[in-house]
Amino acid sequence: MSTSPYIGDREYFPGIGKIAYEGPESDNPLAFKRYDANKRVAGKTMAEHLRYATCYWHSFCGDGSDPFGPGSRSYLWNDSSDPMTNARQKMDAAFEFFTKLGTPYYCFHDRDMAPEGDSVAQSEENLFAMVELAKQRQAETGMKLLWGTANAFSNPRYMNGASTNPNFDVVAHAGAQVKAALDATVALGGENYVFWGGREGYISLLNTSTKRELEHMARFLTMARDYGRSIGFKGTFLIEPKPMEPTKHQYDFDAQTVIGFLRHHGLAGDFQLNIEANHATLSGHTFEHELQLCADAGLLGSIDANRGDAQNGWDTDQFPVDLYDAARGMLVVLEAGGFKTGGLNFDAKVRRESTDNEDLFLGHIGAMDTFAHGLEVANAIIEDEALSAPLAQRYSSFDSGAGKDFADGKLDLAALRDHAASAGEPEKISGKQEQLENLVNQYLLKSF
Ligand code: XLS
Ligand code: NI
Ligand code: NI
Repeated sequence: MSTSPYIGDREYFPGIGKIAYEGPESDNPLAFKRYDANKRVAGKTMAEHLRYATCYWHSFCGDGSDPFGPGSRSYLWNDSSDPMTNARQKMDAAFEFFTKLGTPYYCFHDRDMAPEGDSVAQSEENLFAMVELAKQRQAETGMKLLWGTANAFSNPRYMNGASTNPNFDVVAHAGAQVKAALDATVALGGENYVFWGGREGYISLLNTSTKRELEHMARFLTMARDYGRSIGFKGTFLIEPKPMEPTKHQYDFDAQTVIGFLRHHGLAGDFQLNIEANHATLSGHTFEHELQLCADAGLLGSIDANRGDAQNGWDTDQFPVDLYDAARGMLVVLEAGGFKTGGLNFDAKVRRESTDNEDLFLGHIGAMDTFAHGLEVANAIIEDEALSAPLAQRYSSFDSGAGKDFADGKLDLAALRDHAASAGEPEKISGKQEQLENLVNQYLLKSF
């Protein structure tokens, strides 16, 4: 493994070394205060629990442009007039960043890594050339691929959808892209493959057959699953729900919608869910609600860790800094047995106004500290049975007697009536929400 502070022949983040754990008293902005990769929590290291990933797109492709103006950052790795040279430089910058920061995983879209060519064949050639370099960089640095995916939403050909496009020729192009992205993911040892259906939805019902589009989406995902398995992909396929943006309505609206869809089409199991915090809030739910419903269904795969803005309703993809949300999220993850193939991918971007080279580090450092604290809080709550004991107590009337018979399907409606008649008016039992909220805060304030 390389000991050089950077990869290739150029340093893209000069002046920044390997980010170290310095503890809660440190005043160094470029150090971890909570995330101590090798610290053991409940039998595993923090690194093993959290499985952090850096994303390629926001981190190395996003230049801060928004609908009102061009990018506010220019990158050293984009200084060539040859797109493939820039792609190689970008990859070296990315691996320099990953290794300095210390996220063991990364994630990418096909088009983040390699420029699209003039034909399907040329695009494939570009991607596979970059995959060769990524393979080499992974071997040199020990970095691993959490997931790959295809960007089937940016190119204007996908304006009416990818697998749900009303024009079959476009669906075929999406298929070509997913096939190549699956090949790339397998070649790089990716542990998951993600589908985020950016434009898989509709803008107007006047021109849309939702029935046909949903059938096509299921057909397409089945083909992708079968192809992936045929080339030896052993990992998890993940659907990332989002209710809207860019389309008015997206078919993968939220966790419950996706779980129903996967079960209906026989895809549950091969497919699990990748829950993004900001998408959860866009759908009118909380982060932990989405995680909990996946956990209940046995389909909690992975997380895109970020946050929205409380005052507006779009996907701001900010770095997660909310300790409460992180603790609640990690509680669900730990209770579900922890990540298997999934992890915490920072699908987050620095603000347009954040123009220093170090800002990308600072965003990730804060996010990694946030979830490290969340992990410890959640673990302490679980170890003390602080929430699980009152929860079990709350449902204990179903653990024996007629309540158990009901839960086991042994009672009919007439029997329920007879039970009510003989038991009389039920006693009032407090939900104790305030007490439980105070208790969670007590754990949040603990030092570990
Ligand atoms: C966009 C999505 C996207 C996916 C990958 O809102 O979060 O970044 O994670 O296509
Ligand atoms: Ni995402
Ligand atoms: Ni998002």
